Amino acid sequence: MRLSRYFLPVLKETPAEAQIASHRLMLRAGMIKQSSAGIYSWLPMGFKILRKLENIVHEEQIRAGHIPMLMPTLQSAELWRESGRYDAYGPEMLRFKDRQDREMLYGPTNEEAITDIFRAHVNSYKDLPLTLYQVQWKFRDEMRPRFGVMRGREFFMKDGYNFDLTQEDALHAYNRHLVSYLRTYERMGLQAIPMRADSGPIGGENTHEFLVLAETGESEVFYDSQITELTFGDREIDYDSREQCQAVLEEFTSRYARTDETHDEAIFAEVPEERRRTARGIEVGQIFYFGTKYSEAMGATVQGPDGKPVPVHMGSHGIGVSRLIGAIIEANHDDKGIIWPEGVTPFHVGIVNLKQGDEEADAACESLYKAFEAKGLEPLYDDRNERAGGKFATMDLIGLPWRITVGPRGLKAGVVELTCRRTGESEELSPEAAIEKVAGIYAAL
Ligand code: P5A
Repeated sequence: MRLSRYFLPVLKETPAEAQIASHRLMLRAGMIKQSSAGIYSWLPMGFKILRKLENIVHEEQIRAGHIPMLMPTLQSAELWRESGRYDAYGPEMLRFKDRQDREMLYGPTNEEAITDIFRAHVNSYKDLPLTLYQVQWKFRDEMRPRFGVMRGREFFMKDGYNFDLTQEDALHAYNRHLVSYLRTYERMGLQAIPMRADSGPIGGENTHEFLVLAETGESEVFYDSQITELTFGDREIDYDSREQCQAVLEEFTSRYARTDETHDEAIFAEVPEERRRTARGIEVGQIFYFGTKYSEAMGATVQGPDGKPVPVHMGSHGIGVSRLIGAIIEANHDDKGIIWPEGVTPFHVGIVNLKQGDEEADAACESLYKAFEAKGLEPLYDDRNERAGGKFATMDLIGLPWRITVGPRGLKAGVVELTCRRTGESEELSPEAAIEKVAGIYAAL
Protein backbone atom coordinates (compact mmCIF):
# COMPACT_ATOMS: atom_id res chain seq x y z
CA MET A 1 0.00 0.00 0.00
CA ARG A 2 1.17 3.49 -0.83
CA LEU A 3 0.43 5.88 1.98
CA SER A 4 -0.49 8.66 -0.46
CA ARG A 5 -3.41 6.52 -1.64
CA TYR A 6 -4.41 5.00 1.69
CA PHE A 7 -6.87 6.28 4.25
CA LEU A 8 -4.94 6.65 7.47
CA PRO A 9 -6.34 9.66 9.31
CA VAL A 10 -3.70 10.00 12.07
CA LEU A 11 -4.31 12.60 14.76
CA LYS A 12 -1.58 14.91 16.01
CA GLU A 13 -3.35 15.79 19.24
CA THR A 14 -4.04 13.32 22.00
CA PRO A 15 -7.82 12.92 22.20
CA ALA A 16 -9.03 14.18 25.57
CA GLU A 17 -11.64 11.46 26.06
CA ALA A 18 -9.15 8.58 25.95
CA GLN A 19 -7.95 7.49 29.39
CA ILE A 20 -5.71 4.57 28.53
CA ALA A 21 -2.85 4.11 26.07
CA SER A 22 -4.55 1.66 23.74
CA HIS A 23 -7.62 3.86 23.32
CA ARG A 24 -5.46 6.94 22.73
CA LEU A 25 -3.24 5.16 20.24
CA MET A 26 -6.09 3.55 18.32
CA LEU A 27 -7.65 6.97 17.83
CA ARG A 28 -4.35 8.69 17.04
CA ALA A 29 -3.27 5.98 14.59
CA GLY A 30 -6.54 6.37 12.68
CA MET A 31 -7.76 2.85 13.43
CA ILE A 32 -11.20 3.60 14.83
CA LYS A 33 -13.71 6.41 15.06
CA GLN A 34 -16.38 6.54 17.71
CA SER A 35 -19.87 6.63 16.29
CA SER A 36 -21.72 6.70 19.63
CA ALA A 37 -20.86 5.59 23.16
CA GLY A 38 -19.14 2.20 22.95
CA ILE A 39 -19.80 1.87 19.21
CA TYR A 40 -17.03 2.34 16.68
CA SER A 41 -16.33 2.44 12.98
CA TRP A 42 -13.29 0.41 12.05
CA LEU A 43 -11.19 2.54 9.73
CA PRO A 44 -9.02 0.69 7.19
CA MET A 45 -6.00 -0.02 9.37
CA GLY A 46 -8.07 -1.00 12.40
CA PHE A 47 -10.20 -3.20 10.17
CA LYS A 48 -7.10 -4.86 8.74
CA ILE A 49 -5.93 -5.88 12.20
CA LEU A 50 -9.40 -7.03 13.18
CA ARG A 51 -9.41 -9.31 10.13
CA LYS A 52 -5.93 -10.59 10.97
CA LEU A 53 -7.00 -11.55 14.46
CA GLU A 54 -10.16 -13.12 13.11
CA ASN A 55 -8.07 -15.20 10.71
CA ILE A 56 -5.81 -16.44 13.49
CA VAL A 57 -8.90 -17.38 15.49
CA HIS A 58 -10.34 -19.28 12.52
CA GLU A 59 -7.09 -21.12 11.82
CA GLU A 60 -6.75 -22.25 15.41
CA GLN A 61 -10.42 -23.22 15.74
CA ILE A 62 -10.29 -25.27 12.57
CA ARG A 63 -7.05 -26.87 13.73
CA ALA A 64 -8.90 -27.98 16.87
CA GLY A 65 -11.67 -29.55 14.75
CA HIS A 66 -14.34 -26.88 15.30
CA ILE A 67 -16.70 -25.92 12.50
CA PRO A 68 -17.27 -22.28 11.42
CA MET A 69 -20.73 -20.90 10.66
CA LEU A 70 -22.59 -17.61 11.00
CA MET A 71 -25.72 -16.68 12.92
CA PRO A 72 -27.63 -13.38 12.69
CA THR A 73 -26.95 -10.51 15.09
CA LEU A 74 -30.70 -10.04 15.65
CA GLN A 75 -32.60 -12.68 17.57
CA SER A 76 -36.17 -13.27 18.60
CA ALA A 77 -37.13 -12.92 22.27
CA GLU A 78 -39.03 -16.21 22.12
CA LEU A 79 -35.95 -18.41 22.33
CA TRP A 80 -34.72 -16.49 25.33
CA ARG A 81 -38.04 -17.02 27.08
CA GLU A 82 -37.60 -20.75 26.56
CA SER A 83 -34.22 -20.79 28.24
CA GLY A 84 -35.46 -18.50 31.00
CA ARG A 85 -32.81 -15.89 30.28
CA TYR A 86 -35.05 -13.22 28.73
CA ASP A 87 -35.87 -11.74 32.11
CA ALA A 88 -32.66 -12.82 33.80
CA TYR A 89 -30.32 -11.05 31.38
CA GLY A 90 -31.39 -7.58 32.48
CA PRO A 91 -30.75 -4.14 30.99
CA GLU A 92 -27.55 -5.21 29.21
CA MET A 93 -29.72 -6.76 26.54
CA LEU A 94 -30.85 -4.33 23.86
CA ARG A 95 -34.51 -5.10 23.16
CA PHE A 96 -36.83 -3.69 20.52
CA LYS A 97 -39.89 -4.52 18.43
CA ASP A 98 -40.17 -5.01 14.69
CA ARG A 99 -43.06 -3.63 12.61
CA GLN A 100 -45.17 -6.71 13.37
CA ASP A 101 -44.77 -5.93 17.05
CA ARG A 102 -42.56 -8.97 17.57
CA GLU A 103 -40.05 -8.72 20.37
CA MET A 104 -36.50 -8.81 19.10
CA LEU A 105 -33.06 -8.28 20.56
CA TYR A 106 -29.49 -7.68 19.43
CA GLY A 107 -27.67 -10.84 20.51
CA PRO A 108 -25.32 -10.46 23.49
CA THR A 109 -24.38 -14.16 23.09
CA ASN A 110 -25.82 -17.16 21.23
CA GLU A 111 -26.41 -20.17 23.50
CA GLU A 112 -30.14 -20.14 22.71
CA ALA A 113 -29.74 -19.58 18.99
CA ILE A 114 -27.29 -22.44 18.57
CA THR A 115 -29.32 -24.79 20.75
CA ASP A 116 -32.31 -24.07 18.51
CA ILE A 117 -30.28 -25.00 15.42
CA PHE A 118 -28.99 -28.12 17.10
CA ARG A 119 -32.41 -29.40 18.18
CA ALA A 120 -33.79 -28.85 14.68
CA HIS A 121 -31.14 -30.94 12.96
CA VAL A 122 -29.39 -33.37 15.28
CA ASN A 123 -31.22 -36.42 16.54
CA SER A 124 -28.72 -39.13 17.28
CA TYR A 125 -25.73 -39.56 19.56
CA LYS A 126 -23.94 -40.79 16.44
CA ASP A 127 -23.73 -37.19 15.22
CA LEU A 128 -21.75 -36.19 18.31
CA PRO A 129 -19.34 -34.76 19.28
CA LEU A 130 -20.02 -31.46 17.54
CA THR A 131 -18.51 -28.03 18.05
CA LEU A 132 -19.82 -25.11 16.02
CA TYR A 133 -18.54 -21.57 16.22
CA GLN A 134 -18.82 -18.15 14.65
CA VAL A 135 -17.04 -14.82 14.78
CA GLN A 136 -19.80 -12.23 14.89
CA TRP A 137 -20.79 -8.87 16.32
CA LYS A 138 -22.47 -8.81 19.71
CA PHE A 139 -24.21 -6.05 21.59
CA ARG A 140 -24.29 -5.51 25.33
CA ASP A 141 -25.69 -2.28 26.63
CA GLU A 142 -22.87 -1.91 29.14
CA MET A 143 -23.48 0.47 32.02
CA ARG A 144 -20.05 2.03 31.54
CA PRO A 145 -18.70 1.54 28.04
CA ARG A 146 -15.11 2.79 28.24
CA PHE A 147 -11.53 2.47 27.16
CA GLY A 148 -12.49 2.34 23.50
CA VAL A 149 -12.89 -1.15 22.07
CA MET A 150 -11.90 -2.63 25.43
CA ARG A 151 -15.39 -2.32 26.88
CA GLY A 152 -17.57 -1.54 23.92
CA ARG A 153 -21.30 -1.92 23.55
CA GLU A 154 -20.97 -3.39 20.07
CA PHE A 155 -18.01 -5.76 19.95
CA PHE A 156 -16.63 -8.61 17.86
CA MET A 157 -16.57 -12.00 19.54
CA LYS A 158 -15.70 -15.52 18.59
CA ASP A 159 -18.31 -17.73 20.22
CA GLY A 160 -18.18 -21.49 20.06
CA TYR A 161 -20.55 -24.14 21.37
CA ASN A 162 -19.89 -27.83 21.96
CA PHE A 163 -22.50 -30.59 22.04
CA ASP A 164 -21.56 -33.91 23.62
CA LEU A 165 -23.28 -37.05 24.80
CA THR A 166 -21.66 -37.25 28.21
CA GLN A 167 -20.12 -34.98 30.78
CA GLU A 168 -16.78 -36.65 30.19
CA ASP A 169 -16.93 -35.87 26.47
CA ALA A 170 -17.96 -32.28 27.17
CA LEU A 171 -15.05 -31.85 29.56
CA HIS A 172 -12.72 -32.99 26.81
CA ALA A 173 -14.24 -30.25 24.63
CA TYR A 174 -13.58 -27.80 27.47
CA ASN A 175 -9.95 -28.86 27.72
CA ARG A 176 -9.55 -28.78 23.95
CA HIS A 177 -10.77 -25.19 23.92
CA LEU A 178 -8.36 -24.24 26.65
CA VAL A 179 -5.45 -25.66 24.63
CA SER A 180 -6.55 -24.01 21.39
CA TYR A 181 -6.96 -20.66 23.17
CA LEU A 182 -3.44 -20.83 24.60
CA ARG A 183 -2.12 -21.30 21.07
CA THR A 184 -4.33 -18.55 19.67
CA TYR A 185 -3.20 -15.90 22.14
CA GLU A 186 0.45 -16.83 21.81
CA ARG A 187 0.25 -16.41 18.05
CA MET A 188 -0.97 -12.89 18.71
CA GLY A 189 2.12 -12.21 20.80
CA LEU A 190 0.19 -12.30 24.08
CA GLN A 191 0.47 -14.19 27.31
CA ALA A 192 -3.11 -14.86 28.41
CA ILE A 193 -3.34 -16.72 31.71
CA PRO A 194 -6.29 -19.04 32.36
CA MET A 195 -7.78 -18.15 35.74
CA ARG A 196 -10.65 -19.57 37.74
CA ALA A 197 -13.58 -17.24 37.38
CA ASP A 198 -17.27 -16.79 37.91
CA SER A 199 -19.70 -17.93 35.20
CA GLY A 200 -22.17 -15.02 35.53
CA PRO A 201 -25.24 -15.10 33.27
CA ILE A 202 -23.85 -17.89 31.06
CA GLY A 203 -24.00 -20.42 33.89
CA GLY A 204 -22.22 -23.58 35.04
CA GLU A 205 -19.52 -24.44 37.56
CA ASN A 206 -16.50 -24.97 35.33
CA THR A 207 -15.17 -21.81 33.86
CA HIS A 208 -11.84 -20.14 33.18
CA GLU A 209 -11.19 -16.61 32.06
CA PHE A 210 -8.06 -15.80 30.05
CA LEU A 211 -6.33 -12.69 31.33
CA VAL A 212 -3.59 -10.55 29.90
CA LEU A 213 -1.78 -8.81 32.73
CA ALA A 214 -1.92 -5.03 32.35
CA GLU A 215 -2.06 -2.14 34.81
CA THR A 216 -5.07 -0.74 33.01
CA GLY A 217 -6.97 -4.05 33.15
CA GLU A 218 -10.46 -3.96 34.62
CA SER A 219 -10.17 -7.19 36.61
CA GLU A 220 -8.24 -7.67 39.82
CA VAL A 221 -6.35 -10.96 39.76
CA PHE A 222 -4.37 -13.09 42.19
CA TYR A 223 -1.81 -15.63 41.06
CA ASP A 224 1.28 -17.67 41.71
CA SER A 225 4.12 -16.01 39.76
CA GLN A 226 5.28 -19.41 38.49
CA ILE A 227 2.36 -19.35 36.09
CA THR A 228 3.90 -16.52 34.09
CA GLU A 229 6.87 -18.73 33.26
CA LEU A 230 4.74 -21.17 31.25
CA THR A 231 4.60 -20.93 27.47
CA PHE A 232 2.72 -23.11 25.05
CA GLY A 233 5.35 -22.69 22.32
CA ASP A 234 5.21 -24.72 19.15
CA ARG A 235 4.21 -28.06 20.68
CA GLU A 236 2.14 -30.30 18.46
CA ILE A 237 -1.05 -31.36 20.17
CA ASP A 238 -3.43 -34.03 18.98
CA TYR A 239 -6.73 -32.34 19.80
CA ASP A 240 -8.54 -35.68 19.79
CA SER A 241 -6.28 -36.99 22.51
CA ARG A 242 -7.96 -36.64 25.90
CA GLU A 243 -4.70 -37.34 27.69
CA GLN A 244 -2.77 -34.64 25.84
CA CYS A 245 -5.43 -31.96 26.28
CA GLN A 246 -5.91 -32.89 29.92
CA ALA A 247 -2.16 -32.71 30.53
CA VAL A 248 -1.98 -29.19 29.09
CA LEU A 249 -4.97 -28.10 31.17
CA GLU A 250 -3.35 -29.44 34.31
CA GLU A 251 -0.05 -27.80 33.50
CA PHE A 252 -1.65 -24.39 32.96
CA THR A 253 -4.32 -24.43 35.66
CA SER A 254 -2.82 -26.27 38.63
CA ARG A 255 -1.18 -23.18 40.13
CA TYR A 256 -3.19 -20.56 41.95
CA ALA A 257 -4.66 -18.06 39.48
CA ARG A 258 -8.06 -16.50 40.14
CA THR A 259 -10.05 -13.40 39.43
CA ASP A 260 -11.41 -11.44 42.39
CA GLU A 261 -14.81 -13.14 42.00
CA THR A 262 -13.41 -16.51 43.03
CA HIS A 263 -10.37 -15.40 45.04
CA ASP A 264 -9.86 -17.24 48.32
CA GLU A 265 -7.35 -15.70 50.74
CA ALA A 266 -6.93 -18.91 52.73
CA ILE A 267 -5.92 -20.97 49.68
CA PHE A 268 -3.81 -18.12 48.30
CA ALA A 269 -1.90 -18.01 51.59
CA GLU A 270 -0.57 -21.51 50.83
CA VAL A 271 1.41 -20.12 47.87
CA PRO A 272 4.93 -19.19 49.06
CA GLU A 273 4.89 -15.48 49.82
CA GLU A 274 7.58 -14.49 47.32
CA ARG A 275 5.48 -15.99 44.52
CA ARG A 276 2.15 -14.39 45.48
CA ARG A 277 1.06 -11.67 43.08
CA THR A 278 -1.87 -9.29 42.99
CA ALA A 279 -2.28 -7.48 39.71
CA ARG A 280 -4.74 -6.28 37.13
CA GLY A 281 -5.71 -8.04 33.94
CA ILE A 282 -7.71 -7.71 30.72
CA GLU A 283 -10.16 -10.54 30.12
CA VAL A 284 -9.65 -11.63 26.52
CA GLY A 285 -11.66 -14.85 26.62
CA GLN A 286 -13.70 -17.22 28.73
CA ILE A 287 -14.65 -20.88 28.48
CA PHE A 288 -17.63 -22.54 30.14
CA TYR A 289 -19.02 -26.01 30.75
CA PHE A 290 -22.65 -25.74 31.83
CA GLY A 291 -23.91 -29.28 31.25
CA THR A 292 -27.56 -29.55 30.31
CA LYS A 293 -28.70 -26.05 31.38
CA TYR A 294 -29.86 -25.03 27.89
CA SER A 295 -30.48 -28.45 26.37
CA GLU A 296 -32.95 -29.38 29.13
CA ALA A 297 -34.74 -26.03 29.07
CA MET A 298 -35.01 -26.07 25.28
CA GLY A 299 -35.48 -29.77 24.61
CA ALA A 300 -32.19 -30.38 22.82
CA THR A 301 -31.98 -34.14 23.16
CA VAL A 302 -30.45 -36.91 21.09
CA GLN A 303 -31.31 -40.54 20.96
CA GLY A 304 -28.72 -42.29 23.12
CA PRO A 305 -27.13 -45.72 22.41
CA ASP A 306 -30.03 -47.36 24.29
CA GLY A 307 -32.63 -45.61 22.12
CA LYS A 308 -33.76 -43.27 24.89
CA PRO A 309 -33.63 -39.46 24.49
CA VAL A 310 -30.93 -37.71 26.52
CA PRO A 311 -30.24 -33.98 26.83
CA VAL A 312 -26.84 -33.09 25.43
CA HIS A 313 -23.98 -31.71 27.50
CA MET A 314 -22.86 -28.30 26.37
CA GLY A 315 -20.30 -25.61 26.91
CA SER A 316 -19.57 -22.28 25.30
CA HIS A 317 -16.31 -20.55 24.62
CA GLY A 318 -15.64 -16.92 23.78
CA ILE A 319 -12.75 -14.80 22.56
CA GLY A 320 -13.05 -11.02 22.62
CA VAL A 321 -11.62 -10.35 19.17
CA SER A 322 -12.10 -6.56 19.12
CA ARG A 323 -11.01 -6.23 22.77
CA LEU A 324 -7.85 -8.14 21.92
CA ILE A 325 -6.62 -5.25 19.79
CA GLY A 326 -6.75 -3.02 22.86
CA ALA A 327 -5.04 -5.71 24.95
CA ILE A 328 -2.26 -6.18 22.40
CA ILE A 329 -1.60 -2.44 22.34
CA GLU A 330 -1.65 -2.17 26.14
CA ALA A 331 1.05 -4.84 26.21
CA ASN A 332 3.01 -3.48 23.24
CA HIS A 333 3.57 0.26 23.08
CA ASP A 334 5.96 3.02 24.13
CA ASP A 335 5.69 6.78 24.32
CA LYS A 336 5.98 7.10 20.54
CA GLY A 337 3.20 4.71 19.65
CA ILE A 338 2.19 1.13 19.02
CA ILE A 339 4.67 -1.75 18.57
CA TRP A 340 2.82 -4.53 16.74
CA PRO A 341 3.92 -8.11 17.32
CA GLU A 342 4.94 -9.59 13.95
CA GLY A 343 2.04 -12.06 14.00
CA VAL A 344 -0.66 -9.38 13.86
CA THR A 345 0.93 -6.32 12.28
CA PRO A 346 -1.28 -4.61 9.68
CA PHE A 347 1.66 -4.20 7.29
CA HIS A 348 4.86 -6.19 7.50
CA VAL A 349 7.31 -3.41 6.79
CA GLY A 350 7.29 0.35 6.34
CA ILE A 351 9.30 2.02 3.60
CA VAL A 352 10.25 5.63 4.23
CA ASN A 353 11.50 7.66 1.30
CA LEU A 354 13.60 10.49 2.70
CA LYS A 355 13.57 12.43 -0.55
CA GLN A 356 10.43 11.97 -2.51
CA GLY A 357 11.00 13.10 -6.09
CA ASP A 358 14.67 12.13 -6.12
CA GLU A 359 14.94 9.77 -9.05
CA GLU A 360 17.24 7.27 -7.41
CA ALA A 361 15.43 7.24 -4.07
CA ASP A 362 12.03 6.84 -5.75
CA ALA A 363 13.33 3.98 -7.92
CA ALA A 364 14.92 2.20 -4.95
CA CYS A 365 11.69 2.46 -2.93
CA GLU A 366 9.63 1.17 -5.87
CA SER A 367 11.93 -1.77 -6.27
CA LEU A 368 11.82 -2.60 -2.54
CA TYR A 369 8.04 -2.31 -2.64
CA LYS A 370 7.74 -4.75 -5.53
CA ALA A 371 10.27 -7.15 -4.04
CA PHE A 372 8.30 -7.39 -0.78
CA GLU A 373 5.07 -7.92 -2.66
CA ALA A 374 6.71 -10.65 -4.71
CA LYS A 375 7.57 -12.39 -1.43
CA GLY A 376 3.95 -12.27 -0.35
CA LEU A 377 4.53 -9.52 2.21
CA GLU A 378 2.61 -6.27 2.53
CA PRO A 379 4.76 -3.14 2.65
CA LEU A 380 3.43 0.29 3.56
CA TYR A 381 5.35 2.83 1.49
CA ASP A 382 5.34 6.40 2.78
CA ASP A 383 5.56 8.11 -0.60
CA ARG A 384 4.12 11.42 0.61
CA ASN A 385 5.90 14.68 0.02
CA GLU A 386 6.55 15.24 3.70
CA ARG A 387 9.49 15.96 5.92
CA ALA A 388 11.44 12.97 7.21
CA GLY A 389 10.56 13.80 10.83
CA GLY A 390 6.84 13.60 10.10
CA LYS A 391 7.24 10.31 8.25
CA PHE A 392 9.21 8.77 11.13
CA ALA A 393 6.64 9.97 13.66
CA THR A 394 3.81 8.38 11.65
CA MET A 395 5.70 5.09 11.32
CA ASP A 396 6.48 5.05 15.04
CA LEU A 397 2.87 5.83 15.89
CA ILE A 398 1.36 3.09 13.73
CA GLY A 399 3.97 0.66 14.99
CA LEU A 400 5.04 -1.54 12.08
CA PRO A 401 7.73 -3.89 13.46
CA TRP A 402 10.27 -3.06 10.71
CA ARG A 403 11.08 0.11 8.82
CA ILE A 404 13.37 0.61 5.86
CA THR A 405 14.64 4.13 5.33
CA VAL A 406 15.83 5.04 1.88
CA GLY A 407 17.75 8.24 1.07
CA PRO A 408 20.08 9.51 -1.62
CA ARG A 409 23.10 9.52 0.67
CA GLY A 410 22.76 5.89 1.68
CA LEU A 411 22.04 4.81 -1.84
CA LYS A 412 25.35 6.30 -3.00
CA ALA A 413 27.03 3.88 -0.60
CA GLY A 414 24.69 1.08 -1.74
CA VAL A 415 22.77 0.84 1.54
CA VAL A 416 19.40 1.43 3.12
CA GLU A 417 18.67 1.54 6.85
CA LEU A 418 16.67 -1.23 8.52
CA THR A 419 15.16 -0.27 11.90
CA CYS A 420 13.47 -2.48 14.46
CA ARG A 421 10.53 -0.65 16.04
CA ARG A 422 10.74 -2.55 19.32
CA THR A 423 14.45 -2.05 20.08
CA GLY A 424 14.98 1.11 18.03
CA GLU A 425 18.16 -0.45 16.67
CA SER A 426 19.16 0.29 13.09
CA GLU A 427 21.59 -1.31 10.70
CA GLU A 428 22.80 -0.39 7.24
CA LEU A 429 22.35 -3.12 4.68
CA SER A 430 22.14 -3.49 0.94
CA PRO A 431 18.51 -3.36 -0.21
CA GLU A 432 18.70 -7.08 -1.08
CA ALA A 433 20.01 -8.01 2.37
CA ALA A 434 17.30 -5.89 4.04
CA ILE A 435 14.61 -7.69 2.04
CA GLU A 436 16.07 -11.09 2.90
CA LYS A 437 16.27 -10.26 6.59
CA VAL A 438 12.68 -9.03 6.85
CA ALA A 439 11.34 -11.88 4.72
CA GLY A 440 13.26 -14.37 6.86
CA ILE A 441 11.72 -13.03 10.07
CA TYR A 442 8.17 -13.45 8.76
CA ALA A 443 8.91 -16.83 7.19
CA ALA A 444 9.95 -18.09 10.61
CA LEU A 445 6.61 -17.20 12.27
C1 P5A B 1 -18.85 -17.68 25.58
C2 P5A B 1 -19.15 -17.52 24.13
C3 P5A B 1 -19.77 -15.55 26.60
O1 P5A B 1 -20.52 -14.73 26.19
N1 P5A B 1 -21.10 -17.18 25.39
C4 P5A B 1 -20.63 -17.38 24.04
C5 P5A B 1 -20.00 -17.05 26.31
N2 P5A B 1 -18.70 -15.29 27.35
S1 P5A B 1 -18.24 -13.84 27.84
O2 P5A B 1 -17.16 -14.05 28.74
O3 P5A B 1 -19.35 -13.11 28.34
O4 P5A B 1 -17.72 -13.06 26.58
C6 P5A B 1 -16.62 -13.59 25.85
C7 P5A B 1 -15.54 -12.56 25.66
O5 P5A B 1 -16.04 -11.42 24.96
C8 P5A B 1 -15.34 -10.28 25.36
N3 P5A B 1 -16.28 -9.22 25.79
C9 P5A B 1 -16.21 -7.93 25.41
N4 P5A B 1 -15.36 -7.29 24.58
C10 P5A B 1 -15.54 -5.97 24.39
N5 P5A B 1 -16.52 -5.27 24.97
C11 P5A B 1 -17.41 -5.86 25.80
N6 P5A B 1 -18.40 -5.16 26.35
C12 P5A B 1 -17.27 -7.26 26.05
N7 P5A B 1 -17.95 -8.18 26.80
C13 P5A B 1 -17.33 -9.35 26.64
C14 P5A B 1 -14.43 -10.66 26.50
O6 P5A B 1 -13.11 -10.85 26.01
C15 P5A B 1 -15.01 -11.97 26.97
O7 P5A B 1 -14.04 -12.82 27.54
